[in-house]
Order: sequence, then structure tokens, then C-alpha cells
Amino acid sequence: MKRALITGVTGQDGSYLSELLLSKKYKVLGIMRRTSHFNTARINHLYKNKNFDTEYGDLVDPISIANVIDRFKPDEIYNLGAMSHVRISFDVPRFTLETNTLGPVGILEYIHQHNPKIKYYQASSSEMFGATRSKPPFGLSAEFRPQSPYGTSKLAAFHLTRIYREGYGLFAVNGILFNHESPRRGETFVTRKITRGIALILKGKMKKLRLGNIESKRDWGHSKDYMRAIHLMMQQEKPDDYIVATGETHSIKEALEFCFKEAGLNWKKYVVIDKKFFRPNEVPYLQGDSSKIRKLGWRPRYNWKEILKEMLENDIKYVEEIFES
Ligand code: NAP
Ligand code: G4F
Repeated sequence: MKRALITGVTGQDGSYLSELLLSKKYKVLGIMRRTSHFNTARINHLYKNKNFDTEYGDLVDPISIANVIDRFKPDEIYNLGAMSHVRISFDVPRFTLETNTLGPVGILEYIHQHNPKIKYYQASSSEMFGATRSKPPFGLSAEFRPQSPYGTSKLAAFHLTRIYREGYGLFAVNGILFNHESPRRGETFVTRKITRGIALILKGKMKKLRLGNIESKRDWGHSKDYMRAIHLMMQQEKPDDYIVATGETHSIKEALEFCFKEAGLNWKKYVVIDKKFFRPNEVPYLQGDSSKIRKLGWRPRYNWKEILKEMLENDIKYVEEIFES
């Protein structure tokens, strides 16, 4: 039985990856950090599976992570834990780098020093392309030009992963994932903010939805599809870097129009543009070239409209339940 250790198990991707690996008969241990409130809503349903468990650890405390690796002895480590909010990374730049860059280097160094057989996955991001001057769609040879502390922290971790692979021969893989969403997406990311906002408006609990820059464009996929891709790259004979994207890009405004129309509303009546949600630097356009992982047989099963529809339906149901009880 293969053993997988997942950092960031309480997040969107951690929960879907755990489900995928359990369905493939892995033993899964998730690392979660201590918070003052419950943070296991996305994984509570998994504890009934005898092959799933969690332990406390924090990426800014490398000893805590090393202790868990020592005890669990994983075959594969998926490093999904991160301060993952781009705008907030401007407010907490140092914490962002400690978690997103020093966290991974601690794990890579542990593997190098103590057990070079462990395979390592690094959750890299399309945010690393930032304001790239390369032509879309962005592939592995496109210029990286991060626009935020978050993008910079991920770019350093990307190169460290490559360096440990090339320098020490570790099985260390970067998945450069473009934006991916789902009903489990954090409530402050734009797609979820829109679908949750519409559900509250329909219920009469919200009057206006306040957003920032709605002109930027994103290549949106589904988290479930992207977790299949990262598992696939970890099963290859040789470690390598891959891009995971749908190749289709749409503006935030298009997503707004689509979701409000689905709900039978005119978005212009409800959306207020608020400077508070703008970023010091924006990433205006993201569109990925995922031809390399497609050669391994991966394809996305969801398109952007199907994802938004699923999120909207889920939020409408959720808001109904909350206000009924
Ligand atoms: P998410 O929902 O924000 O989850 C992040 C996870 O990291 C949560 O479990 C969080 O714990 C944990 N975490 C944060 N700080 C930590 C620390 N100091 N120590 C240990 N754990 C910590 O993010 P996601 O959407 O699932 O994304 C997963 C990974 O992929 C992240 O690394 C993200 O940067 C990267 N990524 C995401 C996308 C995307 O579009 N979703 C695209 C490219 C790359 P709490 O639950 O306690 O907050
Ligand atoms: O949903 P977002 O916050 O996602 P963003 O910044 O693209 O980052 C996400 O994707 C990255 C991959 O490229 C991940 F690495 C990262 O961890 C995260 O998952 O914002 C998308 C766009 C931006 O252009 C933002 O300026 O939506 C715009 N936006 C407009 N109004 C807003 C809002 N974003 C948020 N979060 N909130 C708003 O009110």
C-alpha cells in the first residue's frame, strides 16, 4: 500500500487529492496547522476511512514537518500547503515567503538528507508568469515575471524544486497549475465570492456584491481534474515539470455575466466596483499550454461554465440550508 503525505490537506485541493488517493487505495496522512477555529470542514467526511488521518504541523516550523515525515515514512509527499491568496500576500509578505518558500525547502532538504527515495510534488502556480512578455498560451518556456509576494514565493520554490531534482537526483516535480475552482474553493477567491454572493442576494441577505478589477482574464479549470493531473505526473518514470490548464480564458466580467444570468439576475444592478479589492500589481491575462501533460493522456472533464454552474448550485443550496436551520 502506497503512503502519501499531504500538506495543506484542509484546503480545496488537499481535500480532493485525499479523495483521489484513497480511491486508489493509498494510505493518506494530512498535515494540518493549529488554528483557533475548526478548519476541517472540507475533510471531515474522510475520517471514517481507516486509511485517512491527520497530524498537526506547520510549514513555518520545519521540525514539526520533519517529525511527521519520520513517523509516517511516506512514499510520496504532496506539498499543497500555502498562504495562497495573492492580494493578501501584499499584507503578509514575510509570512508568505516563510510558508511558501522556506516550507518547501525544508521538506526538500529533509528528503535529500534523510530519504532520497521519497517523491516530492510542489504546488507551483500560473501566478509565476505574472506580467510575462511571452505570447499566450504560456508553456514551460514562457518568461516568469511575478507580480506579487505570492508569485515570487512560488517562483523561488519552483526553482528550488528543480535545483534539488537536477543537483541531487531527487524525484521532485513541479505542477504549474492555472486557476482551479470548485464548490470547495475558498470564499474570498473571485469565483466563489461571486457564486456565494448571488446565493445571498437571492435569499435577500445581501444587497450589493463588492469586487475589484473585473477586466482581468483567467484560465479556469476544476480542482478535481487538476488533482488527477498531479497524481499522473508523480507516477511517471522520470521527474519533470508540467503545466495544467484548460487553454481557455475568460474575464471576471464574463464569469459575472454568466453566473448572474444563470440566477435570472442582471449583474449591473448588484455589482459595485470597490478600490479595496484591487491589487498593487495585477496579473492581467492567464492562458496555459498544457500540451505536455495531455501527451500523458490527461484531459479536463469540466469547462468553465460547468464549474461555475456547479459552484452556484452548491452555494444556493448551502445558503438555503443555513437560513432554514
Ligand atoms: P487553499 O484552499 O488556500 O489551501 C491552502 C492550504 O494550506 C490550507 O490547508 C491551509 O490551512 C494550508 N496552510 C496555509 N498556511 C500553512 C502553514 N503555514 N503550514 C501548513 N499549512 C498551511 O489552497 P488551494 O486552492 O487548495 O491550493 C493548493 C495549493 O496549490 C497551494 O499551494 C496554492 O498556492 C497552489 N495553487 C493553487 C491554485 C488554485 O487556483 N487553486 C493554482 C495554482 C497553485 P488552513 O485550512 O488552516 O488555512
Ligand atoms: O480569484 P483570485 O483571487 O485568484 P488569483 O489571484 O488568480 O489567484 C489564484 O490563482 C492562482 C493561480 O494563477 C493561485 F496560484 C492562487 O493561489 C489563487 O488560487 O483573483 C482572480 C482575479 C484577479 O485578477 C483579481 O484582481 O479576480 C480579480 N478580482 C476582482 N475582484 C478579485 C476580486 N479577486 C478576489 N479575490 N476578490 C475580488 O473581490
